[in-house]
Amino acid sequence: MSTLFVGDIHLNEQEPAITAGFLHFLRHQAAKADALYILGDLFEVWIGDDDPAPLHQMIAGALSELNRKGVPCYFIHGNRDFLLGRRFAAASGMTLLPELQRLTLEGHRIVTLHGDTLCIDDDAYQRFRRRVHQKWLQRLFLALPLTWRLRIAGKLRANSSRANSGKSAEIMDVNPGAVIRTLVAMEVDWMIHGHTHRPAVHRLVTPAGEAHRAVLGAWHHQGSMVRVSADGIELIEFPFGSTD
Ligand code: LP5
Repeated sequence: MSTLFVGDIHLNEQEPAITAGFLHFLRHQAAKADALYILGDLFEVWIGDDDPAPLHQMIAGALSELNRKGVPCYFIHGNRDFLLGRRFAAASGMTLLPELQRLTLEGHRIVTLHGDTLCIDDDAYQRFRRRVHQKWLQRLFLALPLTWRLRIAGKLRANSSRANSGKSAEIMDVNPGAVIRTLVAMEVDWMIHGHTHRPAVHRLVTPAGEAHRAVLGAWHHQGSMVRVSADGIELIEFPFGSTD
């Protein structure tokens, strides 16, 4: 038996192959697991639980089917879907978790997070994040008509793509000091996160000893997951439609 971690799936209406790949993953690989953790950016963009997009209903249905099969699903918000709320979580049977979640699985002490909070060298992003995480601003945004929210989200996405093209790869990666501080503060020896789209398993040395950081890949053309089982902790990339 195993626990699976995925993130950065970026589901959207324009890329049906990703949706089909994710639905297949839920019905086959995830259905055989003990639990599924989604570490943010399940959706390309989320502008409120009242968005009637058929894609959202389809995904809520598939996640609640997984739940009915006895596989609990947990969700940590990403930088694209931080507005995903209790209504969608209830419709899909997911449990919303805080930004940092500590777990013990198969004897490993693990911290899971989306990963954007580790990118502290990206000042512009961290300032943006602080702004859009203000509850009053979120309430104001969510009270706007859907068409306005869609337009604002489109502008924010375009702004982000423009800003990213002028940033160095180092700035957009995690800060090594922030990684070590988080591992030590959470008293764990493994970290699993996404966000940077740089799938790898890194070995680290912290003041408390050896540790590892597993980074999930984005679901552009294939799936990516971390599997924790009696065999250990593995980062696995797989073609859409795989059953293993
Ligand atoms: O997402 P990605 O991978 O392209 O880049 C991220 C960072 N960008 C973002 C922005 C998101 O893509 C946009 C999400 C829209 C969500 C839905 C709307 C919700 C609105 C809620 C209002 C309360 O996360 C990018 C990082 C990169 O990861 C790597 O870590 O660099 O950061 C940026 O691009 C931020 C820019 O550098 C700064 C933008 C300043 C914009 C100022 C406008 C603020 C006004 C907000 C009020 C609505």
